[in-house]
Amino acid sequence: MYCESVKNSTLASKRWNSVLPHRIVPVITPFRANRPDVQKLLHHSQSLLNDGMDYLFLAGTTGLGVSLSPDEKISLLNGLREFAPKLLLQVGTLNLEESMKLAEQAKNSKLHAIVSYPPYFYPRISDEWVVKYFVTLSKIYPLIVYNYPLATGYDISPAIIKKVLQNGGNVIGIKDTLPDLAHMLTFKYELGNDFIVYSGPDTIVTSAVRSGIDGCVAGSANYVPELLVKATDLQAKLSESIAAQKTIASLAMLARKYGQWAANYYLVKAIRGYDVGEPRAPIYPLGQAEEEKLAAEAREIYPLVKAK
Ligand code: FW2
Repeated sequence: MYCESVKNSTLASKRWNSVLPHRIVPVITPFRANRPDVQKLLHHSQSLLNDGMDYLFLAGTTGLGVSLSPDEKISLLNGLREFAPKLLLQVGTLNLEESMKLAEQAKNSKLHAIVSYPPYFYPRISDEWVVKYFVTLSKIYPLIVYNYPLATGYDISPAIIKKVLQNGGNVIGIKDTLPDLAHMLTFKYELGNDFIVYSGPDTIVTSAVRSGIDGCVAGSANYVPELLVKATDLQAKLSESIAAQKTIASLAMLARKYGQWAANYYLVKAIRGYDVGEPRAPIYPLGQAEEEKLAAEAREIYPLVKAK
């Protein structure tokens, strides 16, 4: 099973008609005066595509998507219209009608696919309701389920995905944000090799793709896309991929120390040398002193960091 997965993952994917593994960046949403700055988003997105990213994931966790209004999400889509076939949009909300409208919008804009959290926040909802939710959205447009139990309070299992498929849903894959490779592989084993599985955590991308996982959606791709490419390059020497993975993990841990969702903005500035605005409260911007300390610590870990 292991060898078969590795072999297949080096081939062109039938379903996606592109070479695996996929590197997907959950692109941060730049804010200025508390409003999304679409020009900055466009510049950042183009730069990440130039540096090896295959797809851009909009309004995800790193993009502070849960804090965006439906109109703001649509403004991001419209601003990146030229990249439509490379776009994924997180449509899951606690208002199904709103999510359905976003899915329709994704369909009309001919995006690559939609992505959705399960209905989050409500504890102990029944599997049946989660299944209904995913069936409804995936009947509108092909869906990648976004599993992030720490954030949503709900862990999606292969059994749930099977039920969605049995009920006519069109779930084409899962993005699994659990630091647990065995959990990711279970989806491959139970749903077959054509079911796409992406690794969420930044810290295990090399192990994931070398085990037959189809790619990664990694927040650190916002500031070190070149390392994500190296860490997931199946043709690279394993020692080089492991070295890249180690640097990614160190930077991701550093981000966590400063508050990951805000730190991402400042790491882009420190490492890539351009401004991507600031986060939106309640993800608060860092102060000047903190920003400088973060940049100095990042430089220690990754000496290629451009001096400002
Ligand atoms: C998102 C992601 C990536 C995250 C991971 C967090 O929406 O931000 O799961 O990079 O470290 O999909």
